[in-house]
Amino acid sequence: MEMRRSGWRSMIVVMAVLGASCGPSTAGGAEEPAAGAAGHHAGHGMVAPETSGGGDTAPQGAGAAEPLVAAAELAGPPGSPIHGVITFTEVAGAVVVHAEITGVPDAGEHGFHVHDTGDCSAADFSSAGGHFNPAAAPHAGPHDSPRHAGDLGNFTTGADGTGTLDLTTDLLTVAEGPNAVVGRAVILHAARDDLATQPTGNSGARIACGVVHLGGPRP
Ligand SMILES: [Cu+2]
Repeated sequence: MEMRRSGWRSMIVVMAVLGASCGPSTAGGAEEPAAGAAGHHAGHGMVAPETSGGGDTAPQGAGAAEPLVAAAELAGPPGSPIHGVITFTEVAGAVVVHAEITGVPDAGEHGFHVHDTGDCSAADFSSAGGHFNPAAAPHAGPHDSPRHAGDLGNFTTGADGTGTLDLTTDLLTVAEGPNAVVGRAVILHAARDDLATQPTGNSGARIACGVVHLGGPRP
């Protein structure tokens, strides 16, 4: 044991001497971690543009390979059981709308529109303004032309108060532009949209509202 310890001591002394006398060698050793750190920085540099471009709330999928998506979480006034999720997915030249709503108190058709202003703060949701209508078109059905960009027709609920809706519209975009749906509001009405009465379709009170935000539904 004594021999080995003294042997190690000798080696340590020799290494210390070599290290002290061999400046360039130690500098070279120090360069390795520095290069590693530079590599990490390069890696962050590659990732940073994507994350900052997408923003904090945008999904990683906001990158080029994934579709551009916006969503709204629909809710009634305080105490209302109505809850819904509406997604807007941009495809080539159009937006696919998918809506799932639960807790609607009655079965049947309910006017369903994108309204101009993304503000659901008023108790009667009047803060959402009128139908989103950037082209100053007449109110009509979701497959008519001309029509409001926000004319999504009627949302049909069953006896259990739930329903789904799928439609494709070429009058909305998720991307920025005059027809952008982000920052608007989705409104569900108490009554059926007759698809004719100007400018509202005579669909009655607003019973649920949701602001459209960029990115998928929030948990
Ligand atoms: Cu409406």
